[in-house]
Amino acid sequence: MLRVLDDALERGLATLAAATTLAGLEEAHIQVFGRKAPLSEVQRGIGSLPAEARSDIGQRVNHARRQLQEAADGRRAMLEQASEDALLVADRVDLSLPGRRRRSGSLHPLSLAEDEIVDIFLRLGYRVAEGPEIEDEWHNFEALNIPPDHPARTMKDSIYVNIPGHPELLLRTETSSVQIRTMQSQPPPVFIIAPGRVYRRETPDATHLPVFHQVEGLVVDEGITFADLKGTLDAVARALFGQDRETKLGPAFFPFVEPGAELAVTCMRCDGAGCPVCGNGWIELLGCGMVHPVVLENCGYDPERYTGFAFGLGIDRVALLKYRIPDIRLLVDGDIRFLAQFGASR
Ligand code: 2NL
Repeated sequence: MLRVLDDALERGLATLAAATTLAGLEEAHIQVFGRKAPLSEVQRGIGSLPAEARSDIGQRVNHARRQLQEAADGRRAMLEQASEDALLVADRVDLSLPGRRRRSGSLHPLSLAEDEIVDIFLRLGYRVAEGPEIEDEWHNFEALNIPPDHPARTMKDSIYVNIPGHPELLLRTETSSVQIRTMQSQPPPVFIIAPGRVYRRETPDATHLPVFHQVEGLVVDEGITFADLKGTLDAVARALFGQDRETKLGPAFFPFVEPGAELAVTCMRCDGAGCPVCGNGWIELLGCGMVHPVVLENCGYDPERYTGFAFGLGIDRVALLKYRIPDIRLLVDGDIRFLAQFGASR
């Protein structure tokens, strides 16, 4: 029996020492301390020994069990430490490495063009006005002296919204309505621009979209003349396309101005010589005119005391010209290869 016990101790220590993982140690523990382990069998045999031998064998079994328990505990501590060390090595971070650079986005060409136009007017002392994109016919048409039978007011040219009980609501066709609302809410002097999205019933092609962007401008004060219009818009065109550009005004008709005009600027590609971009050297840039007295009156201004000028400029068109974009649809395609070309920094 003593030999069996010595053998159980020796093998048990070897079994525990051979465990190389915590799971392996669990197995070894069962082999050494389980019901079928040699140690347990010796213990069970004690009962059948003569009484005088029991105490001695009992003490030896307990001693062997303690030794094995200590060996198991030591082995467990060692394996736990090893697994902890392995984890730390696996999770090690090299703090001397450079950080991961996050690729920065870039402003949309429309935002770039709008910001540039707005900045020019802010430098001239104008303020930015805003208003709703869903408008009523009075602010979008009536106040602007556009009569009820005007073709622009039909479903063919405008996008009416289908809200039950509100047949007069449509998506604004120009941002003039913002300027009408501004005049209604404050007395002159008015020096504002109204940038924003406008909507028309158009079939998309290289130069048209049903949603596009406009900056309208409005000046109303005592003594404003056509010379103020001419000087202001010439300065704006040069700030936008280069100080060596020239501008010219030609006649045009809009119901909300009298007289109305169109401003053309010498082509930035051929400097006015004539090329495929411009044809005859001139590029039509914007429509403008002296605010019609009826429009002033509609907004509660006295047309005998106040005069003003107004203009409308397409932001999309400015973006196409400035950045040499060949097709307006590129502005809404969302193609990252196109958009990434406008990154200020990469
Ligand atoms: C264009 C050019 C234009 C205006 C817009 C305007 C606004 C008010 C009063 C008078 Cl509140 N006029 N805006 C004036 C002239 C031209 O737009 O090409 N439109 C289709």
